[in-house]
Amino acid sequence: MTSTATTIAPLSWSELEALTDFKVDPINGITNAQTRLRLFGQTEADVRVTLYRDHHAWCPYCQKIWLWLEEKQIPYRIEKVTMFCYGEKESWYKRKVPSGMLPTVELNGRLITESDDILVALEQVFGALGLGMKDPKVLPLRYLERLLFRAWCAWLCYPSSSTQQEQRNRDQFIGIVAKVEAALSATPGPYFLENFGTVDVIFTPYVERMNASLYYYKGYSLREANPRFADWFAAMESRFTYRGTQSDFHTHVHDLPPQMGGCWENGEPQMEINKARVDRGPWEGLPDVTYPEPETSRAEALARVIKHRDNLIRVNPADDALVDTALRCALTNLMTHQACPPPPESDVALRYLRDRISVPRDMSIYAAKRLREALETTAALAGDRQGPPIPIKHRRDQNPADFAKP
Ligand SMILES: N[C@@H](CCC(=O)N[C@@H](CS)C(=O)NCC(=O)O)C(=O)O
Repeated sequence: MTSTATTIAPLSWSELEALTDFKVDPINGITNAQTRLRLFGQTEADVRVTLYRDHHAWCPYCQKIWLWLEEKQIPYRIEKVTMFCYGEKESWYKRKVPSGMLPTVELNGRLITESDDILVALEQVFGALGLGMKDPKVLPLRYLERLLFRAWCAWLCYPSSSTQQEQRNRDQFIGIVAKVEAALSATPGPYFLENFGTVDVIFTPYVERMNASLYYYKGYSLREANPRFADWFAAMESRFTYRGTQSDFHTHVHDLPPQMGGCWENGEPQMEINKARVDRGPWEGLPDVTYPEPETSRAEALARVIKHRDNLIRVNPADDALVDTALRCALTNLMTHQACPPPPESDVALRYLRDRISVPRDMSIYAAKRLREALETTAALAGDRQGPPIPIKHRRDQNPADFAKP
């Protein structure tokens, strides 16, 4: 018997629009990166906090404050600012905060920078999340988080002069991970202390970035190699607050190099396997997420692309008409599961977009995996050329100014 693979012609934009009714309530619904206002059922008159954060929803120190506010359900406004490596910092922000650093919080009219100072100030007004920042049980764990951070930087962000040096850096990091595993084992539940709280929020941003970067640049799977960490990640993923802030491996590994001043591959076989998988798929099953995929992931990806399609087509280096058709082919595949052959020569354009989906800025983690998969499956029908390399010294290919709504 011969198998007859069915192919389909690309749907029109209006046919695609009819295939999604994905909507979230950005103001009162679940945690999301797109909103400029969060009310949690209260009114705008109740807002006493403004969070200045990055457009990319990527800055780890911003994620810390973001998660805390979401967990405490404090009404707040969000003002988005460009990070240096993505483009020009807004002059209104430089007048407010001359260093340009993020995050900043305006609390009852007072500007506060430095994420730890922000948390202390927020606690004074709204009460602690679990135990407070200066609690004797919290302080040693905050210190441990910084130790882990430093050991991670030492391993990831400096070239090793020899294999022995690489091994020493790895051992040093794994030694600190053992201390973190011991701390997690010391409580009956999955969190750092008896109940979820500030300490979990403080560990979250960099542990997420460690999990991604060590998998990709060192072939080391933090989440899979450490059972207590695995439980902690799973517990974090049970929270809709965390899910809304959660990024994926692809976004992290390509956002980190300009921020950290470089990330160094160790060239080991497992590293090469992991790297190929993060860059080219399959993205399903990567240890960047384990909660079950929501039924809405494809509809979400489609709705997000439809909303921004004009900008996506305009910023793509390929010809606009070619990108328009190729993108509709990928979206047709996303929704119908059928192969939809794109125009000749459109493989580069589709992979350009595949490589520039940013999570959670653009969409949630599962939506992004589905979209990357549809873009890759469709690109493969046109050819095997990759898109232009993702820059490592800056990410001006992601300049938010290029995506501002006309
Ligand atoms: N110690 C600061 C560090 C903040 C920080 O390093 N922020 C980075 C972003 S992750 C920043 O604003 N860099 C300037 C930029 O990239 O524009 C804190 O805890 O808030």
